Amino acid sequence: MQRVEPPPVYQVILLNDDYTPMEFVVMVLQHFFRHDLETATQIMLKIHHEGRGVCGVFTRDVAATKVELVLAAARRAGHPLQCIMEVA
Ligand code: TYC
Repeated sequence: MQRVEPPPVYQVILLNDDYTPMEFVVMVLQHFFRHDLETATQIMLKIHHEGRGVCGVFTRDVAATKVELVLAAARRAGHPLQCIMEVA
C-alpha cells in the first residue's frame, strides 16, 4: 500500500522592530491569527523581548496568504512590521 506524505507545514513568524506599536501587533495576532487578547499580548511581548515569535502553523498557501495580509495591513497603517514564513 502506498504511503501518502502529510503536507509540509509552515510557521508564520513576526519580527520585532522599534516602531510598530504594541497595540497594532496585538490586533494583528487577534484578527489574522484568531488569538484571544491574553494570548496575543503574550506572543507580542515575547517578540518584543526575543526578536521574533510564531503566530501560527499552516499549510503553505494559507501561510503565504497570512503573510500577505499582515504585510498589507502594516503598510496601509504605515508600520514597518515584518512577517515571514518558515518550514516548521
Ligand atoms: N518593539 C515594538 C515597540 O516597542 C513592539 C513590537 C512587538 C513590534 C512585536 C513588532 O513584531 C513586533 N513598540
